[in-house]
Amino acid sequence: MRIIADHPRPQRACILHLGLGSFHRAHQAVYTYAALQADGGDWGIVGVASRSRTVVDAMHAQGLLYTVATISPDTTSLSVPGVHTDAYVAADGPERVVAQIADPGIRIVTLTVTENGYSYSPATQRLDLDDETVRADLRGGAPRSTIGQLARGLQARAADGAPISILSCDNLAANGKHTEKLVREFLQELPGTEGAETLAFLDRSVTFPSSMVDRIVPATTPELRTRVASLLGARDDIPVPAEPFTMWAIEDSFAAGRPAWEAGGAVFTDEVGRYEQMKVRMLNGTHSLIAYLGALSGAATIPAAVGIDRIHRAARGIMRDEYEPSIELPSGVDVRAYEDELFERFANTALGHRTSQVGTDGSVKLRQRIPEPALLALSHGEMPHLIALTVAGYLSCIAPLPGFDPGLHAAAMTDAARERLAALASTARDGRELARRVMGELHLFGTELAEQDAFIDRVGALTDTIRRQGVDAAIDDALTAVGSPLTPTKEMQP
Ligand code: CS2
Repeated sequence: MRIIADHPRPQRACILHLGLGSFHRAHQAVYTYAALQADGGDWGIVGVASRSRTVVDAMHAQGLLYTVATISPDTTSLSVPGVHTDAYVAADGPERVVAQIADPGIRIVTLTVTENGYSYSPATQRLDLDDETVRADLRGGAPRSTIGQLARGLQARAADGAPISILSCDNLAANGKHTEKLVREFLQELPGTEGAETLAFLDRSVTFPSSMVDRIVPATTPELRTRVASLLGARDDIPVPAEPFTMWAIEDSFAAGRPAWEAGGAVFTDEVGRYEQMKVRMLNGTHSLIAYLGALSGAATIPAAVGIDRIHRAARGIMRDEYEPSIELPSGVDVRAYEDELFERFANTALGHRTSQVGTDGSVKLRQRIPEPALLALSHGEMPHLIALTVAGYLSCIAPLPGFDPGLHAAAMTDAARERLAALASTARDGRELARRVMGELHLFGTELAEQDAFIDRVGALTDTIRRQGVDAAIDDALTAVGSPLTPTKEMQP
């Protein structure tokens, strides 16, 4: 049996999507599908994976269809959002990406390339000119970085001049502005006046709306494939598991029209920045704390980790006392209800969201989540102990000091900075020195936090506590410092 779409598919694609991972397939594709059902139009999607063939090959073998399995603790429901009209791998045809961005038939380019995909240097706070791929893209030839592809595509489009919008759907603060800044920096780096015409085209006809995306999407497992096959009555090699909750807040500034994404529940608002800040700190920042402390406590999944009493209290504490005060809430949001809903979402045991997945790529994710709230607290003379604990947990997982074994869940976390950090850890005398070198010299969390000696020392001390006395002792230390009563945990009870 073959997979069958729930409704007929669009004939043409006006959207080019870069980053054909699970998140896109369970999020923007689902909203676009709802928009097409409600409003019609040519808003099919051409999906581009950056390097891996897995999803692209499976999509072609399955008539460009796949299943989204919406998993709550008591039910699993399936849908087949048939919106893709084609799929390919950018690494196999970077010139095709450029040609499609130049094609006036494409009206929106959406991006889920992860925090890693923007070629941004936290040390210089601009386009990373030390990155070999960026340098090669600037020299010419088929571009391989996302920013290079966007810039070269827009350069080719400028001749025709058809308006277009570039919509980032990654967990970055002000993701639209950030993307625009990097594309402009790329164009400004081109020799002589080569980029000038394209920069003028950007001024006239290209918008970069910001958007806040939210849906927990774990990695697909063999068990899910088996389950989907029996529920669907057809084999699907690439089903996507997702939680029932989903949200998309978008700035309504599209240069060449857009799908009626509100039909799928998207919110068009001028307050995207506030939504983004709330989500990236309260959800993602707390997620990171749960992931690192959970992995160090032997928890394979987020629900298992947040079910550990002291981690639960640390998570509540960081969310309420260290993230929430740093946020300007969007109008009408009830922050207590938002917090409770987040804890319900974290506790979804049926989803199987792994600590190693959330802990992956901390070197780029954490700098979106922690520096600003940490700096704000420090500017008021307060030490953000639980944010410091998150960083100590991260360092202990990714750059363990000699003699410390963070366990298998930490070992399963991948991180572009792992090798660099491991090299520092292997020669660091203690946690303080490690923290000082990672933050103060490498500027892993930007340049401003690099100057906060008291914070760096606190991270170092907690890292030493994790190594010498274990993660429980470090959590208790931070909870005591923030004045949270140490209620007896189960193993301490008589
Ligand atoms: C998670 C996110 O992996 C992570 O870092 O915090 O992927 C999170 O699940 C999503 O942003 C939820 O929208």
